[in-house]
Amino acid sequence: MAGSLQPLNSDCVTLTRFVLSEQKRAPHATGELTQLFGTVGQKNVQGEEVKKLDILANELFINMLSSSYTVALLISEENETVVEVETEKRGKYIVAFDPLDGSSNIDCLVSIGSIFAIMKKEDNSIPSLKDALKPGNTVVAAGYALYGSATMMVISLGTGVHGFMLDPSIGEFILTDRNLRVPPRGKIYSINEGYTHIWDDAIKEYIQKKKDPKQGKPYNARYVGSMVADVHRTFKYGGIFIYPATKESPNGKLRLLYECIPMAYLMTQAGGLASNGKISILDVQPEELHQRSPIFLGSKEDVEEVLEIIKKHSNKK
Ligand code: AHM
Ligand code: MG
Repeated sequence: MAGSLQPLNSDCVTLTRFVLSEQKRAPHATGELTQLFGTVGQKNVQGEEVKKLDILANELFINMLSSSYTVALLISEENETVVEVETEKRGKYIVAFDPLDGSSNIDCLVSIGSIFAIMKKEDNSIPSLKDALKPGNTVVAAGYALYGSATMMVISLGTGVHGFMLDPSIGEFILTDRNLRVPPRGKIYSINEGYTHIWDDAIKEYIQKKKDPKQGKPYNARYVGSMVADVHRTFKYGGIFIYPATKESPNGKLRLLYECIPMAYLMTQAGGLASNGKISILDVQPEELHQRSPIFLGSKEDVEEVLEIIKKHSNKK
């Protein structure tokens, strides 16, 4: 009611409160991961200069994370090599991130996002490239921020996927989507169809099938061209997101460590699937920092269906 005082809702779960309560559930937690999540939402202390948004986002991530006393090593899409954190500020986590994904959408104001995965460094040795090349099945937490019609953080610390909407009036992320589950089957396919001429026959057959009224109700096509937005829609409505290998890019476009693995971790935590066409994205052993991977991600039954078609075609070869 306008003008009347609303009682303060003390049950409101903010991101910080949520991570603190998750820490209680982990028997050997030291609080370092909680502290790492605490760096989210802080303000830039030296961002006075006008810069390209993705460069600025990268500087912010590196600045915040390396002064959080929780990380040993950073992997960023914007940095050719790993970023080592100075000894006195070093913690035990490794963070791989794409600071601002969907760069082609920045200038036309379409949704963009940030993606990250957190791994633990096993020993106290000096951090090196070897520590960065960890498969997805070693991830301890992952998430993304979507800058769309609202700002949302979606995270998992290994106990399901949870969404937090930014309330700008109080500057807090509020838990709005507890335990997000991706529907077992959707009605949407999401792929850049401009590349049809360079797809494998299996992808051509699958997409044709999704459009053919004789094979069931045709799916809707949706493709933002920002992975975070396309994946977020897939979480909410179900369906499939595909960035396949093509004749021109035999490993696809998207990067394994900071695009495919975090999204695969989240999708798996939400009951969906993420594959590179052969095996789970989470089982791929990375060999290079900026390695690319094809990705098929989304509702379990939709991903299984495309994998069946891929298998059929590879048996023919
Ligand atoms: P970027 O890291 O240069 O922004 O590229 C990644 C983006 C993803 O967000 C999106 O899924 C994909 O590129 C779209 O690529 P394309 O334009 O080839 O369909
Ligand atoms: Mg990217």
